[in-house]
Amino acid sequence: MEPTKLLVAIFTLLVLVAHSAAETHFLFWNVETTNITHNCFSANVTTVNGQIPGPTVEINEGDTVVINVTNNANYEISIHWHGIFQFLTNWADGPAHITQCPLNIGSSQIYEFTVTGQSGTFFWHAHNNWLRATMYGHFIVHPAAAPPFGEVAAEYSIISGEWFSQDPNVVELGFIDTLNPVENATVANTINGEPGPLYGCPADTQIFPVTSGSTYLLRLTNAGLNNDHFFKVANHTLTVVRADGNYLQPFDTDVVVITPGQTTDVLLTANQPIGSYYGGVNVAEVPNVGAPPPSTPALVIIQYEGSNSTDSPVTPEFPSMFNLMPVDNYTSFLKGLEPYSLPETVDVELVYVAGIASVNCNASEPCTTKIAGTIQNSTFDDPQNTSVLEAYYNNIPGVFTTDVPDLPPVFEDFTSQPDRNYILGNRGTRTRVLQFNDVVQLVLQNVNAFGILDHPFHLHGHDFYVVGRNYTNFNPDVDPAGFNLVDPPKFNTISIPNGGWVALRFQANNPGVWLLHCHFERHKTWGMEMAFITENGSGANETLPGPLHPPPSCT
Ligand SMILES: [Cu+2]
Repeated sequence: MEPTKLLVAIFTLLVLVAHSAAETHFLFWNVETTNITHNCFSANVTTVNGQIPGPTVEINEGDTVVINVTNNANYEISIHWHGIFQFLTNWADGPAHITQCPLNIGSSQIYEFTVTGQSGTFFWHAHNNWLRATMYGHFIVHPAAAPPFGEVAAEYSIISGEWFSQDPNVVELGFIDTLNPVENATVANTINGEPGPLYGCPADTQIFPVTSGSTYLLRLTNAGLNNDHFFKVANHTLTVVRADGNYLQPFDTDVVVITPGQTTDVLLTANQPIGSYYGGVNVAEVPNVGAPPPSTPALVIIQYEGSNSTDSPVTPEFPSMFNLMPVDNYTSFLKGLEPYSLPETVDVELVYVAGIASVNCNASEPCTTKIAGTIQNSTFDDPQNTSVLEAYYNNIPGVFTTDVPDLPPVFEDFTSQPDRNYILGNRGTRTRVLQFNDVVQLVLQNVNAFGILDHPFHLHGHDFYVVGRNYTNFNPDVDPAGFNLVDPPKFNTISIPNGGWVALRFQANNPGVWLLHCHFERHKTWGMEMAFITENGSGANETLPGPLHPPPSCT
C-alpha cells in the first residue's frame, strides 16, 4: 500500500475507534425532600439523591446520557442542562413551561441527549421556581482533543451558591405578586453547598490538597440565584483558560468574576511557600436597590502537602461589592482563543431593552399592580396547560404570540433617569421567530425604570459571541464600528452591565424553542424572559424530530 493510502486507512480506523468508543451513560436520579444542615442552618429542601451539590455528570465529548428522573419531592420540578446545545433534542432542554410542562409529584421523566461539538465545564440545575438553590451539579464533558493548556495534577469543582436557611420556594413567594422593595433573602454564600468557617458555626471546611510546584484545574461555576460572585485564592494568581465550555486566550488575574449561569475554568499553580491558603467567593457587582446581600465570603482551604489545616490559613481580600471597576477590568480581558467564525452578513438585527418595571395584575392574582422583569417593556407569562414547544410543534393556537418587536418601543436614553415610558409594562407570552441559519445580532440594553442593575442573560441551545459591551446608551450609528469581529469570547451567559449594553452574535442553527432570560432568579420569576423559535431548515439534520421519550403530562 502506498504511504498516503496507508495513512488514510489508519486515520479511518482511528475515527472508527473513536466513534465506537462513544458511550451511553444511564443515570437514575431521585428528587426528594432532604433535611440539610450546613453549619448552623438546617432546612427541608429539594435535592437530587439527597446531596447538595447533586451528582456530577462526567462524560466524554460524543457520549449520550439517559437520565431517568423521578420526582418524590413536594414540588413539581424540571431540570435544565445549562450550556448543552441539545442539537435536535430541544425536548430535553428542560425549562418548565417552555420546552416541557413541569414534572408532577410522583412521576418520572427521561432526559436523553448526545453531547457533540462542545466540551468543558457545564452544569445542570432545576429550571422552575427557586429550586435551583438546592438542585444543581456539575456536567463535565472531557474534550475529544487534548486541551491547549496542557496536563494538570488534579481537577477540583467549586460551585458557588446561596443558602436561604429555609425552603427557597417559600422565599420566592415573597417576591411575586407584590410591589414591595427588593430585599435580599440570602443568608449565606456557599461553595459546594457549604458556607465555610466564617459563618460562626462549627467549621465544616472543605480542604483541597495541593503539592508544591503542581498545577490544578479549578472548575468554577456560579449556581447562585441572585448574586454575582468574586472568586479568589489568597496570595495566588489564577490563569483563566476557558469559560462556558469555550477556550479563552489565557490571562492571569487575582480575582475571577462569575455571574449566575457562567462557568469559568482556571489554573492554579501551587507556587507559594508551603502552607494553607483560603480560597473563596464573595458577592460582586451589587445593584443600587434593595438590601445588600451577605458580605461574608464562603471559604475553602487550599492546603499544601507538608502543611497542616490547623495552621491558620491566609485569607484573601475581596474587592468591594459596590465597586464596578474589578468587574469591568476582568471582562475586558476575555478574548476567544479561536477566531470569530460566523458568516459576515447579519440577517436579523435586534435591540432589546431589559429592566425591572411594574405590570397590572390579572384577575386571578391578589394584587392590582406588581413588580415585573421586562424585555421590550413586556413581561413573560408562562403558559399553564402546555409548553411553548408542545404548542409550536403540534400547532396549538392561542398559546403564544410571535410579536416581540425588533427595536425598543421608545428609543431614548435608557440609563440616566428612571424612564417614564418603561415604568408600566405589558404582559404576554411573546416569542421571535428566526429562520434556520439566520445570523442574529442581539444588543441587550439595560433600561432604568425602577433602578439600574446588571442582568446576567442566558441563551438556551446556543453559544454567542460577545462582540461589544459598554456602560452607555447603545448608539446604533456609532457603536457597531467598534465591535470585535476578530477574537470575541464565546459564552452562553453574559451580564448586561449596570446602565450599559452588550452586543451578541449567534447563528440560529438549532431548530426549536430557545429561552432567553435573566439568570437572576428573582428577575426571571418576575418575567424577564422571552423565547426564540427557530424554524426547521430543509435538510434531514435541520428538522426538529419529536420527543425521544414522552414529555411530562401538562395536567
Ligand atoms: Cu436581571
